[in-house]
Amino acid sequence: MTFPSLAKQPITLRLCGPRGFCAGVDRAIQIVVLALKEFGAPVYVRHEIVHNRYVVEGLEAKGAIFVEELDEIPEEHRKQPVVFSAHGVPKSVPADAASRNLFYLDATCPLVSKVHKQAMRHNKLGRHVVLIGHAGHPEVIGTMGQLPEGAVSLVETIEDAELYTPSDPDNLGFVTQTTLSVDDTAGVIKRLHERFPNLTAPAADSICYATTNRQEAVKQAAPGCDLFLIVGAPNSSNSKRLVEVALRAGATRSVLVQRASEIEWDSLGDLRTVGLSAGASAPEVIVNEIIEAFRDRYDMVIELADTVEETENFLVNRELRHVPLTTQDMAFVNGE
Ligand code: 2E4
Ligand code: SF4
Repeated sequence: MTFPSLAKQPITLRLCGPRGFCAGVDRAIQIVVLALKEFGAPVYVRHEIVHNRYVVEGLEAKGAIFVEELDEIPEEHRKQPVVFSAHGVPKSVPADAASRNLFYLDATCPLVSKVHKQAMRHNKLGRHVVLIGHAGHPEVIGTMGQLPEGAVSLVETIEDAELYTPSDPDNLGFVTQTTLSVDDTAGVIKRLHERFPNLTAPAADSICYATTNRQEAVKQAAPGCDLFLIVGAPNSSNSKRLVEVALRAGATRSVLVQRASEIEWDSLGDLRTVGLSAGASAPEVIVNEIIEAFRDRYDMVIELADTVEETENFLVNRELRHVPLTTQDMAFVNGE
C-alpha cells in the first residue's frame, strides 16, 4: 500500500544583498520619528515619507498625519512641524510653507538634493537642463521645480531622446532621477550624446549607490530563478526597476509584492529556485514575513546572494540630532 507523500517540496531561496532600506530612507523615517518625540503629535508629512504602506501606517500609529499639499494642514495645527518626503520638493513648497508660517523639516534624501544642485549648476552656467526620469513621479516634480518653468526638459525613453529638439543643441546639461534602471539610462544617455556631442554630464552619477547596488545584486541572482519576488509598492520607482532587472537577467517570472499575503501560491507552479530582494523603501520585517511563508510551504534552503557591503549613513537635520531614540524606535527606523 502506498501513502501520499507529506514531504514538502525542496526549494532554494536566493536572498539578495544589499536589499531594502537605504541610508536616505532610514534618515527620512528617523526624521519623522524624532520630530514626533521632540514636538509631539501630530507631525504632518507631505506625501508618503517613502513609498511603503507598512512604514506610513506605522508612523500614523505614532501620530504622523500624511497630506499631499500644505493647505490640508488645519489652522489649529499650524504650529506643528511638517516634514517633506525623501523624494524632494519643488522650490515653491518651502516658499509656500514659509508664507504660511509653517515650521518644516526637509527629509529629502541628500542624494536627491545633490541632483537638485547639479541641475541648478547647469542652469547657472547657462545650460538648458535635460532631466532623464519618469513623468509625474514626485522626485521628477521636485527636480524640475528647482528651476524656472521652461528651464528643464524631461526625457523618459530612448524614443524621447530620438525626438527631442532643443533650441540650442550645443548648450545642454543632463541629470537623472536617482532610481532609474542603470542599463536603460545608459542607453538614453548614449543616444543623447550621439545626437548632442556637447551635452554636459553631471560631475557625479545621478543614479544613486543604493539603486545601483540593488539592481546589480538582482542581476547576478536572477539567472536560473523560476520566480523572483521583489518586496515593494506599486508606486515605488526603484522597486519596479528591480522587477524589470530580474526579468531581463533571466528570471522566468518576477512579481512585486507588498506583503506575504499578496503571494498567489496556487499560481506559482513548480518552483525550484526563487529569488528575493526588496526595494529601498521596503522594510526587512516584510522580507522575513515572506521567508517564513516559504518555509511553511516548502523544504527551503536559503542561499545568500550578496554583492557589496553598504556603509552609507546620512545625518538627520541639525534640529533633531540631540533627540534620543529608544531601541524600539531604532528597530522601527531600521525596518525590523
Ligand atoms: C527618495 C528617492 O523614488 P521611489 O519611488 O523609488 O521612492 P521610494 O519611496 O520607493 O524609495 C525611497 C526613495 C526616496 C528613493 N529615492
Ligand atoms: Fe537616497 Fe538612493 Fe535611497 Fe533614494 S534610493 S533615498 S536617492 S539613497
